[in-house]
Amino acid sequence: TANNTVKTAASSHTQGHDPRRGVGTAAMNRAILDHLHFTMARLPALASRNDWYMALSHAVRDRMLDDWLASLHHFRNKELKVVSYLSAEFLLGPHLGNNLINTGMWDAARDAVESLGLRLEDLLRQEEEPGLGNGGLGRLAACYLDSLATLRIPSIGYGIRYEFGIFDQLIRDGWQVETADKWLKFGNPWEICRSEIAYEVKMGGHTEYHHDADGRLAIVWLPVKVIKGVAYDTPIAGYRSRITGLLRLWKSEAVESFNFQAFNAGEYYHAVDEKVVSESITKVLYPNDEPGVGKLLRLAQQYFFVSCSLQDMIRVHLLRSPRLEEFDQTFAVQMNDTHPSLAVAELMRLLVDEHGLGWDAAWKVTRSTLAYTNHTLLPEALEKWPLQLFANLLPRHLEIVYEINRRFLDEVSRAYPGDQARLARMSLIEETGGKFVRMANLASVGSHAINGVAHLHTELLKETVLADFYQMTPEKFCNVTNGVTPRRWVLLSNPGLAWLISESIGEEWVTAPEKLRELECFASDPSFLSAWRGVKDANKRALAAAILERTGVAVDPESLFDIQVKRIHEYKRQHLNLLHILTLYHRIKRDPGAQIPPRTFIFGGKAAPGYFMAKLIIKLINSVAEVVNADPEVAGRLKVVFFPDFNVTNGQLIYPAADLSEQISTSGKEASGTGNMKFSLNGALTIGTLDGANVEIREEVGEENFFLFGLNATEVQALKKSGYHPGRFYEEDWELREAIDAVRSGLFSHGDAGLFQPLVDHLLYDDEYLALADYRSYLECQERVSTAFRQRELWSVKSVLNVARMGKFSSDRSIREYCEKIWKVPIRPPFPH
Ligand code: B1H
Repeated sequence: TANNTVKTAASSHTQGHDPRRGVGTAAMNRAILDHLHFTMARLPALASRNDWYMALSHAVRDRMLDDWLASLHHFRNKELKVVSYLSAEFLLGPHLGNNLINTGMWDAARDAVESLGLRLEDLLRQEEEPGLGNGGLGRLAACYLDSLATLRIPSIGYGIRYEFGIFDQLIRDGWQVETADKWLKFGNPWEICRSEIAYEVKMGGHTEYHHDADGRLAIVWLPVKVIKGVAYDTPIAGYRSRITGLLRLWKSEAVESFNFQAFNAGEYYHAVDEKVVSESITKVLYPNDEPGVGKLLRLAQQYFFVSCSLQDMIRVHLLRSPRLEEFDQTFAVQMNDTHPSLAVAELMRLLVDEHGLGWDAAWKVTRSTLAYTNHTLLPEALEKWPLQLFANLLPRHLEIVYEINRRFLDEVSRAYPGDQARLARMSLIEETGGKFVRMANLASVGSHAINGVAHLHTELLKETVLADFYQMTPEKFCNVTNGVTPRRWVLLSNPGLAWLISESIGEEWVTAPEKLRELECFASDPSFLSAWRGVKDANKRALAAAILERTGVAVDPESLFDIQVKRIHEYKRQHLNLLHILTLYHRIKRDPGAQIPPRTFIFGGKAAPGYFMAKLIIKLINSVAEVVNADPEVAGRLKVVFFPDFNVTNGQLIYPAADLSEQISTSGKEASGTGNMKFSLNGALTIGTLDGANVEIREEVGEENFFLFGLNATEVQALKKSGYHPGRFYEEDWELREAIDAVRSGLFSHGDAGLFQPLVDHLLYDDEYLALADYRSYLECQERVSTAFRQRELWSVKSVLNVARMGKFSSDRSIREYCEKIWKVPIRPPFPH
């Protein structure tokens, strides 16, 4: 495998003779047995696979500690600014394989495990992934941690240690069923509990104003509740960089001193109740990718982790300097969407109320420390909190928000005298209808930089949701297009491809992906192309085996693997994909001799538990699959599969096996997408709209290597403005009509014509995301795909060119841009290998 060819970096810098540090096979063998004995307390003969997984993981973690402890030391070095990435989600995926790759210990670990009569791949499969995120936003945070450590930038990811991450998805009778994700059930060998790093977080109550002895006004917040946040640390290995980043997640606990004063039984039980409430804050991740929920517990989670994180940063800063005016020289703080935007008010509170800075000095340092990344334009996803709920939980912060707002609106009226409408739009408080605190406005006002996550997204941000802010302070806005780490998404998940690439152009591409361009000249080498196809075919066979095991459906690895995996959402238009499938199905039924190259349609993704339409789409996918897969007339030509429980682990199996990547959101709706990058980097061609990062992917790989269809964002806006009537498309396109009529007839619901009625009605009478408008263009484009796939050699050339030209989408490039444009952190020279 590719992992064989990568030199063992760790061995060159660790004391090979110290048995706790050696990274050779013999030392690893010893270490695994030691951990089985001393940590797991098991005899080898009685050890379960999980015992061996734990023993190996502890052995690997031990070997990460030298670099980690050295890296932690950087936080005290005044010369180095620390990047602090605040995110409610970190969707890391399994640690073990990634750590073995990044530290260079893969070969030794594999050999040591084999010398014990086990197989590394079995132990890798044992790990329950930490699913502490919903989708793209959380996974982006994880890719960025990998790049920060690889680029040797001192960094801390701050977030929440959810006891239950994103739910596990089961499919029962075609419907999604959610089950609890018990990722901590068998212990987590990658985290270290830092009981001594803990902070108190106040909630509720009211504020009082007192004059102290010197006549100065002192503001006191008297909460009804105090909760403790305890740090759990996870090391993040950079790729052969000798730097190990820190992920610090907060777990909520009861404060022992609180409510434990009285000792009678009633008080005791009351105190235990308190403990339950306190611990509930970090119990569970909210599983709604996008729409805001307005729940008190969610606001409490956000405040809890922001407060712990800022208190921790202030503690670290005070180790360097007593001057909090210089806080922005110690930390650059990135807010991953508005979920941590309470940081604006909390940093002000900590500086002013707890550390005695004046308002102006505090405001200056707050703004120059914080920056805000926006990840969505969907109006329903913009966070706003009902004022009363906000006031009840955070009375002091509401006062601070009002004061920020008062000063800010003064500035606005000076800049735009008499423009009342603008004042109302820019206010941190929404007052039309109910009253709300607008978190995007708070984040924008409190930051020195605001960025979108793809070129198109940033442009639309400036024209739409943040237009007023852009007009007032255009210098704050910039774009940083998302990226993904080639370590996890190629080296680890697609070792065959990684090996072939490294054989051809060397290994530098892993940290210098612009080197992938050198593959272009291999695109005309027939033996290289056949090796390239061999890798893809092997990946497809592996996926086919997993599909058979998990769904019982046998798929043909020779067929075109057409894959759409991502959260289920109407704007992502899984139903448009279905309309194509239904049309092909009808064409074959009508004309059994139709020239349609065999395709396997693979879907995967979770629906938010309360999102009815998304769950109905899953049911429809499975219902179509049931009918199509059982129809002898289409046998060998069409297969439809819903791969259950799409997560990082399954993604690592799926992306490398794709021929075609479906990126078919309504133009202007997908902020960036990052799955699109993972597919293309693994040699899939894309069928997509001009949306999010698709635009830039197409620019890079060349329009002849990208299947483009559909309305662009401007045309979408224009069509909506002129009045969109989906019914007309239905009337005027008989194949579309045939597809929709089949759904409404009950053909896919055992005659129950009502089952999919809500979906059909939605399409015919509303179709907010213009699926019907883009249907014909999508179908024509899919015909170009089919034609291209028949010329297998040419398809492979396009596949190679996709990979060769995807260098821009490494998260290393994104992180370098954040350093330059936003964090003002110098880019350090790469570690000499
Ligand atoms: C993205 C979210 C998101 N945008 C709210 N917004 C959430 C919003 O739990 N919540 O409340 C969770 C997630 N996620 C995604 O971010 C975009 O849709 C993608 O297009 C983008 O690639 C990704 C990373 O920037």
